[in-house]
Amino acid sequence: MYGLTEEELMLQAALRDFARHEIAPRAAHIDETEEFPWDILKKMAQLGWMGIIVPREYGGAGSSALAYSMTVEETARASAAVSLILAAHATLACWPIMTFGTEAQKQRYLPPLAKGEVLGAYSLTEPNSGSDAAAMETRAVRDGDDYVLNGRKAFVTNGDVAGTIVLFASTDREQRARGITAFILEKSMAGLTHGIPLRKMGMHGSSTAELVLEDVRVPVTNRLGEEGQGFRIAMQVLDVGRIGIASQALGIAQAALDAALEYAAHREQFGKPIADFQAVAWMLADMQVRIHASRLMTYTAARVKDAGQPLGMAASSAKLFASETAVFCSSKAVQIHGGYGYIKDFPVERLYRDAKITEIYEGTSEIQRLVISRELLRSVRGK
Ligand code: COS
Repeated sequence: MYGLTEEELMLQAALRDFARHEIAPRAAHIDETEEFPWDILKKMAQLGWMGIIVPREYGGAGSSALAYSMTVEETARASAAVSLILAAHATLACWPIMTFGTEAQKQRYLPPLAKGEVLGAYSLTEPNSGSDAAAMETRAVRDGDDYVLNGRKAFVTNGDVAGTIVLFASTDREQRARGITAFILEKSMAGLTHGIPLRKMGMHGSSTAELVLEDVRVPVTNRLGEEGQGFRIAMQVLDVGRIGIASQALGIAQAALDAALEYAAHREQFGKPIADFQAVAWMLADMQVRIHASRLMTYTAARVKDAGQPLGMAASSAKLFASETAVFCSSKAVQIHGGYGYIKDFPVERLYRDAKITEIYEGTSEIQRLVISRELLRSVRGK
């Protein structure tokens, strides 16, 4: 199914095997302790998956967006938190440097990111600027061969553990979106600090932190793209990032169905397995259909990316549908488990908490509908 090539099927089998043996047995513990899974990331790096989309000449695997999508999906099926660390690292940090970086920036930053020696992060959101990303208040002022950055960034995935951070700041607030510029920051830069990791509903083990910038001097050579191009870069990164979140949501939804199916087939009430009651069987069927549709949409978005075609509509549609599917499926999986679904002895309680954020980050479901409807209207109005 899904028209995967021999090579893609082999990758999928290797990912499944790794996720089942190396990640799944640790997932509940990571969730419980919120411990950052360095050891798992190290093993993933050895297998080349931290640099999956980075070109070979910079030390990566040079694989397709579809291979990346499958990597996130299979990882998320075992632990959504692990998949989130990978997704933020690969699409939000590696991809913009690969795509918009100068040769010198690529040579310097990509090899350690591709080998997983350094983790990457992306920092757009601020306390007062979430969906309205162009309203950011962090300022970058040119001073000789440097920019001086001041401000606060919020909800940065990998924010306290990343060595390389793609960060956006305003070089001209009057210009809103057209006054935003992208930079590559290093963790060690003076004046850059992070808050303590935030305590979250789910995704425990993936670290989310605030960043504080106090007179951080960033060399002009670390500007990513031209001055004023940053918002377009940020949006293009999110278009690719949304394939990752769709893939992650798909993995969570599949894990919810796997658990629900197993439970419903064995749990007996009224003298027979509860799967034999139509009320439960139809929940399983509805989950399967939505997962199938999500996978078609997600893989299609990845193929659109690989074909180099306009991505916004495909990526936002996949992210919207797959994230709502993850919430639907994890909710139904808890329902099928009854009281057992509400306690921590079964994975569905974690899946239910992890699923919710996929409807929020990298653009809420409302923002995806905005992107999709704007594109529809553009096709009618011609602008
Ligand atoms: N690719 C390339 N360029 C894009 C783009 C995309 N996907 N989306 C917008 N742009 C460009 C526009 O073409 C426009 O360019 P010009 O100034 O040259 O005309 C510019 O960016 C501004 O776009 P727009 O006017 O649509 O900006 P808005 O302020 O209306 O914001 C939304 C657009 C709402 C779509 C954007 O702010 C957004 O995606 N918000 C959500 C942010 C988000 O996902 N945050 C989570 C971060 S990760 S935790």
